[in-house]
Amino acid sequence: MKMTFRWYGENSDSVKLSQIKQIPGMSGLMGFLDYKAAGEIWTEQEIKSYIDGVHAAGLACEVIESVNVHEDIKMGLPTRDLYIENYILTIRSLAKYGVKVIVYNFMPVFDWLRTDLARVIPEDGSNSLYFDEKDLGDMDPMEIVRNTIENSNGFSLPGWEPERLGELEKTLKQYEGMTPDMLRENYKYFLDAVIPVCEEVSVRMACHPDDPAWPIFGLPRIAHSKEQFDLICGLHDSPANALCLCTGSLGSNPDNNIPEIVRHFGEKNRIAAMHIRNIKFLDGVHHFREASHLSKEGDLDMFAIMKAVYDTCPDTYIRPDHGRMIWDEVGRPGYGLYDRALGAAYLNGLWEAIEKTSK
Ligand SMILES: [Mn+2]
Repeated sequence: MKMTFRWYGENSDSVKLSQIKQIPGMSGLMGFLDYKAAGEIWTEQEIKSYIDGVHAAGLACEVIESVNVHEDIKMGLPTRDLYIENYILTIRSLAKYGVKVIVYNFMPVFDWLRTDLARVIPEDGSNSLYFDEKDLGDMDPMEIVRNTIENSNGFSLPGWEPERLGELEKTLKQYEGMTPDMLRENYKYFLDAVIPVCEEVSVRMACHPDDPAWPIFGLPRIAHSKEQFDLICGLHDSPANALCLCTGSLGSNPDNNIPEIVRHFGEKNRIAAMHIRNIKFLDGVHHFREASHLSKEGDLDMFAIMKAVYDTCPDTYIRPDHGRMIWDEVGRPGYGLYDRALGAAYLNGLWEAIEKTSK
Protein backbone atom coordinates (compact mmCIF):
# COMPACT_ATOMS: atom_id res chain seq x y z
CA MET A 1 0.00 0.00 0.00
CA LYS A 2 1.31 3.44 -0.84
CA MET A 3 -0.24 6.24 1.21
CA THR A 4 -0.86 9.40 -0.80
CA PHE A 5 -2.68 12.73 -0.47
CA ARG A 6 -4.70 14.80 -2.88
CA TRP A 7 -3.21 18.20 -3.65
CA TYR A 8 -4.66 20.90 -5.94
CA GLY A 9 -1.46 22.81 -6.64
CA GLU A 10 0.43 25.84 -5.36
CA ASN A 11 -2.21 28.43 -6.26
CA SER A 12 -5.39 26.49 -5.50
CA ASP A 13 -4.83 24.68 -2.24
CA SER A 14 -4.75 25.91 1.33
CA VAL A 15 -2.45 22.99 2.16
CA LYS A 16 1.29 23.22 1.52
CA LEU A 17 3.45 20.41 0.17
CA SER A 18 5.74 20.85 3.19
CA GLN A 19 2.76 20.11 5.46
CA ILE A 20 1.82 17.01 3.47
CA LYS A 21 5.40 15.79 3.71
CA GLN A 22 5.18 15.95 7.52
CA ILE A 23 2.19 13.56 7.74
CA PRO A 24 3.56 10.25 9.07
CA GLY A 25 3.94 7.60 6.38
CA MET A 26 3.07 9.88 3.48
CA SER A 27 4.75 8.63 0.30
CA GLY A 28 3.42 11.03 -2.29
CA LEU A 29 0.52 12.75 -3.96
CA MET A 30 -2.42 12.01 -6.07
CA GLY A 31 -1.69 15.14 -8.07
CA PHE A 32 -3.88 17.34 -10.19
CA LEU A 33 -3.52 20.25 -12.61
CA ASP A 34 -6.61 22.08 -11.48
CA TYR A 35 -6.59 24.71 -14.21
CA LYS A 36 -7.01 22.27 -17.12
CA ALA A 37 -10.46 22.00 -18.64
CA ALA A 38 -11.74 18.64 -19.86
CA GLY A 39 -10.38 17.89 -23.31
CA GLU A 40 -7.35 20.17 -23.02
CA ILE A 41 -3.88 18.73 -23.55
CA TRP A 42 -1.66 18.72 -20.46
CA THR A 43 1.61 19.88 -21.97
CA GLU A 44 4.93 18.26 -21.12
CA GLN A 45 6.20 21.52 -19.70
CA GLU A 46 3.21 21.88 -17.34
CA ILE A 47 3.52 18.29 -16.20
CA LYS A 48 7.26 18.55 -15.72
CA SER A 49 7.11 21.70 -13.65
CA TYR A 50 4.28 20.34 -11.47
CA ILE A 51 6.01 17.02 -10.83
CA ASP A 52 9.43 18.62 -10.32
CA GLY A 53 7.83 20.76 -7.61
CA VAL A 54 6.34 17.71 -5.91
CA HIS A 55 9.67 15.86 -6.05
CA ALA A 56 11.47 18.88 -4.62
CA ALA A 57 9.22 18.59 -1.56
CA GLY A 58 10.36 14.99 -1.09
CA LEU A 59 7.13 13.43 -2.33
CA ALA A 60 6.39 11.01 -5.16
CA CYS A 61 3.84 11.74 -7.86
CA GLU A 62 2.91 8.42 -9.43
CA VAL A 63 -0.83 9.05 -9.47
CA ILE A 64 -2.61 11.89 -11.23
CA GLU A 65 -6.31 12.56 -10.72
CA SER A 66 -9.02 14.19 -12.72
CA VAL A 67 -7.68 14.07 -16.23
CA ASN A 68 -11.26 14.78 -17.15
CA VAL A 69 -12.94 13.13 -20.12
CA HIS A 70 -14.53 15.64 -22.48
CA GLU A 71 -18.32 15.58 -22.65
CA ASP A 72 -18.19 14.95 -26.44
CA ILE A 73 -16.51 11.60 -25.75
CA LYS A 74 -19.23 10.60 -23.30
CA MET A 75 -21.92 11.74 -25.72
CA GLY A 76 -20.26 9.99 -28.66
CA LEU A 77 -20.16 13.09 -30.87
CA PRO A 78 -18.04 13.12 -34.04
CA THR A 79 -15.66 15.59 -32.37
CA ARG A 80 -14.73 12.91 -29.83
CA ASP A 81 -11.79 11.66 -31.90
CA LEU A 82 -9.97 14.96 -31.48
CA TYR A 83 -10.50 14.90 -27.70
CA ILE A 84 -9.37 11.27 -27.53
CA GLU A 85 -6.19 12.21 -29.41
CA ASN A 86 -5.60 14.96 -26.86
CA TYR A 87 -6.18 12.51 -24.04
CA ILE A 88 -3.65 10.11 -25.51
CA LEU A 89 -1.03 12.85 -25.76
CA THR A 90 -1.61 13.65 -22.09
CA ILE A 91 -1.25 9.97 -21.13
CA ARG A 92 2.05 9.75 -22.99
CA SER A 93 3.40 12.91 -21.37
CA LEU A 94 2.34 11.87 -17.87
CA ALA A 95 4.01 8.47 -18.37
CA LYS A 96 7.21 10.20 -19.44
CA TYR A 97 7.42 11.92 -16.05
CA GLY A 98 6.80 8.80 -14.00
CA VAL A 99 3.03 8.71 -13.63
CA LYS A 100 1.70 5.14 -13.25
CA VAL A 101 -2.01 5.67 -12.60
CA ILE A 102 -4.55 8.14 -13.99
CA VAL A 103 -7.77 8.52 -12.01
CA TYR A 104 -10.78 9.72 -14.04
CA ASN A 105 -14.51 9.24 -14.20
CA PHE A 106 -17.12 8.73 -16.87
CA MET A 107 -20.00 10.56 -15.18
CA PRO A 108 -22.15 12.61 -17.56
CA VAL A 109 -22.15 16.36 -16.85
CA PHE A 110 -21.73 16.24 -13.09
CA ASP A 111 -18.87 15.19 -10.91
CA TRP A 112 -19.77 14.61 -7.27
CA LEU A 113 -22.89 16.16 -5.80
CA ARG A 114 -23.80 17.26 -2.26
CA THR A 115 -26.64 19.40 -0.94
CA ASP A 116 -24.53 21.01 1.82
CA LEU A 117 -20.75 21.45 1.77
CA ALA A 118 -20.38 22.42 5.43
CA ARG A 119 -23.09 20.71 7.48
CA VAL A 120 -22.39 21.13 11.17
CA ILE A 121 -22.12 17.81 13.00
CA PRO A 122 -24.07 18.45 16.21
CA GLU A 123 -22.02 16.03 18.33
CA ASP A 124 -18.73 17.94 18.07
CA GLY A 125 -19.25 21.17 16.11
CA SER A 126 -17.09 20.12 13.16
CA ASN A 127 -18.63 20.14 9.69
CA SER A 128 -18.63 17.90 6.68
CA LEU A 129 -20.12 17.35 3.26
CA TYR A 130 -23.75 16.27 3.40
CA PHE A 131 -26.44 14.93 1.09
CA ASP A 132 -30.19 14.80 1.52
CA GLU A 133 -32.24 13.99 -1.54
CA LYS A 134 -35.18 15.82 0.03
CA ASP A 135 -33.21 19.08 -0.19
CA LEU A 136 -32.94 18.69 -3.95
CA GLY A 137 -36.74 18.99 -3.98
CA ASP A 138 -37.61 21.53 -6.63
CA MET A 139 -34.06 22.68 -7.26
CA ASP A 140 -33.01 22.21 -10.85
CA PRO A 141 -29.40 21.33 -11.74
CA MET A 142 -28.58 24.98 -12.55
CA GLU A 143 -29.55 26.09 -9.06
CA ILE A 144 -27.49 23.36 -7.45
CA VAL A 145 -24.40 24.26 -9.43
CA ARG A 146 -24.86 27.90 -8.48
CA ASN A 147 -25.18 26.98 -4.80
CA THR A 148 -22.07 24.85 -4.96
CA ILE A 149 -20.03 27.64 -6.48
CA GLU A 150 -21.26 30.15 -3.89
CA ASN A 151 -20.53 27.92 -0.90
CA SER A 152 -17.06 26.61 -1.61
CA ASN A 153 -14.96 29.30 0.09
CA GLY A 154 -13.91 30.83 -3.20
CA PHE A 155 -12.42 27.67 -4.63
CA SER A 156 -13.96 26.21 -7.74
CA LEU A 157 -14.86 22.54 -7.60
CA PRO A 158 -13.80 19.99 -10.19
CA GLY A 159 -16.58 19.45 -12.68
CA TRP A 160 -18.43 22.56 -11.47
CA GLU A 161 -16.35 25.35 -12.93
CA PRO A 162 -18.37 28.58 -13.25
CA GLU A 163 -17.47 28.86 -16.94
CA ARG A 164 -19.31 25.61 -17.61
CA LEU A 165 -22.55 26.98 -16.24
CA GLY A 166 -23.47 28.54 -19.58
CA GLU A 167 -23.31 25.28 -21.48
CA LEU A 168 -25.07 23.30 -18.80
CA GLU A 169 -28.60 23.64 -20.13
CA LYS A 170 -27.55 22.66 -23.64
CA THR A 171 -25.50 19.71 -22.39
CA LEU A 172 -28.35 18.36 -20.28
CA LYS A 173 -30.58 18.46 -23.36
CA GLN A 174 -28.06 16.52 -25.40
CA TYR A 175 -28.19 13.64 -22.93
CA GLU A 176 -31.94 13.28 -23.20
CA GLY A 177 -32.77 9.77 -24.39
CA MET A 178 -29.30 8.36 -23.77
CA THR A 179 -29.55 4.96 -22.09
CA PRO A 180 -26.88 3.37 -19.88
CA ASP A 181 -26.09 0.95 -22.74
CA MET A 182 -25.53 3.83 -25.15
CA LEU A 183 -23.22 5.52 -22.65
CA ARG A 184 -21.31 2.26 -22.20
CA GLU A 185 -20.87 1.99 -25.95
CA ASN A 186 -19.26 5.44 -25.97
CA TYR A 187 -17.15 4.39 -23.01
CA LYS A 188 -15.93 1.32 -24.90
CA TYR A 189 -14.97 3.48 -27.88
CA PHE A 190 -12.85 5.61 -25.53
CA LEU A 191 -11.23 2.63 -23.76
CA ASP A 192 -10.47 0.83 -27.05
CA ALA A 193 -8.50 3.90 -28.08
CA VAL A 194 -6.64 4.73 -24.87
CA ILE A 195 -5.97 1.36 -23.18
CA PRO A 196 -3.51 0.05 -25.82
CA VAL A 197 -1.51 3.26 -25.35
CA CYS A 198 -1.62 2.76 -21.56
CA GLU A 199 -0.30 -0.77 -21.98
CA GLU A 200 2.52 0.52 -24.15
CA VAL A 201 3.64 3.17 -21.63
CA SER A 202 2.77 1.22 -18.42
CA VAL A 203 0.00 3.45 -17.17
CA ARG A 204 -3.25 2.22 -15.62
CA MET A 205 -6.53 4.06 -16.06
CA ALA A 206 -8.52 4.02 -12.81
CA CYS A 207 -12.23 4.73 -13.10
CA HIS A 208 -13.76 6.54 -10.12
CA PRO A 209 -17.33 5.60 -9.10
CA ASP A 210 -20.37 7.82 -9.48
CA ASP A 211 -20.88 9.95 -6.39
CA PRO A 212 -23.46 9.54 -4.96
CA ALA A 213 -23.94 5.96 -6.11
CA TRP A 214 -27.19 6.30 -8.02
CA PRO A 215 -28.51 8.14 -11.10
CA ILE A 216 -29.25 11.86 -10.69
CA PHE A 217 -31.40 14.29 -12.74
CA GLY A 218 -32.38 11.49 -15.10
CA LEU A 219 -28.82 11.27 -16.48
CA PRO A 220 -27.43 7.83 -17.28
CA ARG A 221 -24.80 6.75 -14.73
CA ILE A 222 -22.97 3.47 -15.15
CA ALA A 223 -20.34 3.22 -12.39
CA HIS A 224 -21.92 2.68 -9.00
CA SER A 225 -22.19 -1.05 -8.28
CA LYS A 226 -20.15 -4.24 -8.48
CA GLU A 227 -22.22 -5.42 -11.47
CA GLN A 228 -21.63 -2.17 -13.35
CA PHE A 229 -17.89 -2.28 -12.65
CA ASP A 230 -17.81 -5.83 -13.97
CA LEU A 231 -19.31 -4.50 -17.20
CA ILE A 232 -16.73 -1.68 -17.32
CA CYS A 233 -13.84 -4.13 -16.83
CA GLY A 234 -15.34 -6.21 -19.65
CA LEU A 235 -15.47 -3.28 -22.09
CA HIS A 236 -11.75 -3.63 -22.70
CA ASP A 237 -10.13 -6.59 -21.00
CA SER A 238 -6.79 -5.42 -19.65
CA PRO A 239 -5.20 -4.75 -16.25
CA ALA A 240 -4.67 -1.22 -17.58
CA ASN A 241 -8.45 -0.80 -17.62
CA ALA A 242 -8.69 -0.56 -13.85
CA LEU A 243 -10.65 1.10 -11.06
CA CYS A 244 -10.16 3.70 -8.36
CA LEU A 245 -12.49 2.28 -5.75
CA CYS A 246 -13.76 5.16 -3.66
CA THR A 247 -15.29 3.74 -0.49
CA GLY A 248 -17.33 6.83 0.29
CA SER A 249 -18.79 7.23 -3.20
CA LEU A 250 -19.74 3.58 -3.57
CA GLY A 251 -20.63 3.38 0.10
CA SER A 252 -23.28 6.09 -0.18
CA ASN A 253 -25.53 3.25 -1.31
CA PRO A 254 -25.88 0.84 1.63
CA ASP A 255 -26.49 -2.03 -0.83
CA ASN A 256 -22.83 -1.86 -1.86
CA ASN A 257 -20.76 -4.16 0.33
CA ILE A 258 -17.42 -2.35 0.12
CA PRO A 259 -15.03 -4.99 1.54
CA GLU A 260 -16.59 -7.58 -0.77
CA ILE A 261 -16.28 -5.27 -3.80
CA VAL A 262 -12.61 -4.57 -2.96
CA ARG A 263 -11.92 -8.30 -2.72
CA HIS A 264 -13.74 -9.03 -5.98
CA PHE A 265 -11.79 -6.53 -8.05
CA GLY A 266 -8.56 -6.87 -6.07
CA GLU A 267 -8.48 -10.57 -6.92
CA LYS A 268 -8.95 -9.70 -10.60
CA ASN A 269 -6.05 -7.22 -10.46
CA ARG A 270 -8.34 -4.33 -11.39
CA ILE A 271 -7.75 -1.95 -8.49
CA ALA A 272 -5.11 0.63 -9.33
CA ALA A 273 -6.00 3.17 -6.63
CA MET A 274 -8.39 3.74 -3.75
CA HIS A 275 -9.98 6.69 -1.99
CA ILE A 276 -10.82 5.73 1.57
CA ARG A 277 -13.31 7.52 3.77
CA ASN A 278 -16.32 6.85 5.94
CA ILE A 279 -20.03 7.62 5.56
CA LYS A 280 -22.73 8.07 8.18
CA PHE A 281 -26.23 7.17 7.04
CA LEU A 282 -28.99 9.40 8.39
CA ASP A 283 -32.74 8.84 8.56
CA GLY A 284 -34.53 8.09 5.31
CA VAL A 285 -33.38 7.22 1.82
CA HIS A 286 -30.40 8.90 0.09
CA HIS A 287 -29.52 10.85 3.21
CA PHE A 288 -25.97 10.79 4.57
CA ARG A 289 -23.09 12.87 5.79
CA GLU A 290 -19.38 12.27 5.65
CA ALA A 291 -17.80 11.10 8.91
CA SER A 292 -14.29 10.94 10.28
CA HIS A 293 -12.40 7.91 9.01
CA LEU A 294 -12.84 5.96 12.27
CA SER A 295 -15.08 2.88 11.79
CA LYS A 296 -17.21 3.53 14.83
CA GLU A 297 -18.02 7.10 13.79
CA GLY A 298 -19.55 5.99 10.51
CA ASP A 299 -21.22 3.04 8.83
CA LEU A 300 -18.29 1.57 6.89
CA ASP A 301 -15.94 -0.98 8.44
CA MET A 302 -12.48 0.47 7.77
CA PHE A 303 -10.72 -2.56 9.22
CA ALA A 304 -12.57 -4.90 6.84
CA ILE A 305 -11.77 -2.57 3.93
CA MET A 306 -8.05 -2.34 4.75
CA LYS A 307 -7.91 -6.10 5.30
CA ALA A 308 -9.44 -6.64 1.85
CA VAL A 309 -6.78 -4.34 0.36
CA TYR A 310 -4.05 -6.20 2.26
CA ASP A 311 -5.31 -9.59 1.09
CA THR A 312 -6.03 -8.82 -2.56
CA CYS A 313 -4.23 -5.68 -3.78
CA PRO A 314 -1.53 -4.83 -1.21
CA ASP A 315 0.53 -2.69 -3.61
CA THR A 316 -2.27 -0.29 -4.50
CA TYR A 317 -2.13 3.49 -4.02
CA ILE A 318 -4.56 4.74 -1.42
CA ARG A 319 -5.40 8.10 0.03
CA PRO A 320 -7.59 9.39 2.80
CA ASP A 321 -10.51 10.95 0.98
CA HIS A 322 -12.64 13.86 2.14
CA GLY A 323 -12.24 14.88 5.73
CA ARG A 324 -14.39 17.01 7.98
CA MET A 325 -13.44 20.60 8.72
CA ILE A 326 -12.05 20.61 12.25
CA TRP A 327 -10.00 22.90 14.49
CA ASP A 328 -11.41 26.00 12.72
CA GLU A 329 -9.61 25.16 9.51
CA VAL A 330 -10.71 27.03 6.38
CA GLY A 331 -10.12 25.35 3.04
CA ARG A 332 -11.65 23.46 0.20
CA PRO A 333 -14.74 21.56 1.33
CA GLY A 334 -13.61 18.01 2.05
CA TYR A 335 -9.95 18.80 1.47
CA GLY A 336 -8.59 20.39 4.60
CA LEU A 337 -5.31 19.22 6.09
CA TYR A 338 -6.17 18.15 9.62
CA ASP A 339 -8.91 15.55 9.31
CA ARG A 340 -7.36 13.96 6.25
CA ALA A 341 -4.02 13.73 8.06
CA LEU A 342 -5.78 12.05 10.99
CA GLY A 343 -7.39 9.70 8.48
CA ALA A 344 -4.01 8.79 6.99
CA ALA A 345 -2.56 8.12 10.45
CA TYR A 346 -5.53 5.91 11.33
CA LEU A 347 -5.36 3.94 8.07
CA ASN A 348 -1.60 3.49 8.58
CA GLY A 349 -2.34 2.17 12.07
CA LEU A 350 -4.84 -0.34 10.75
CA TRP A 351 -2.33 -1.41 8.12
CA GLU A 352 0.45 -1.98 10.65
CA ALA A 353 -1.86 -4.03 12.85
CA ILE A 354 -3.05 -6.14 9.90
CA GLU A 355 0.51 -6.64 8.66
CA LYS A 356 1.87 -7.73 12.03
CA THR A 357 -1.01 -10.04 12.89
CA SER A 358 -0.99 -11.63 9.43
CA LYS A 359 2.60 -12.84 9.62
MN1 LIG B 1 -13.35 9.66 -4.25
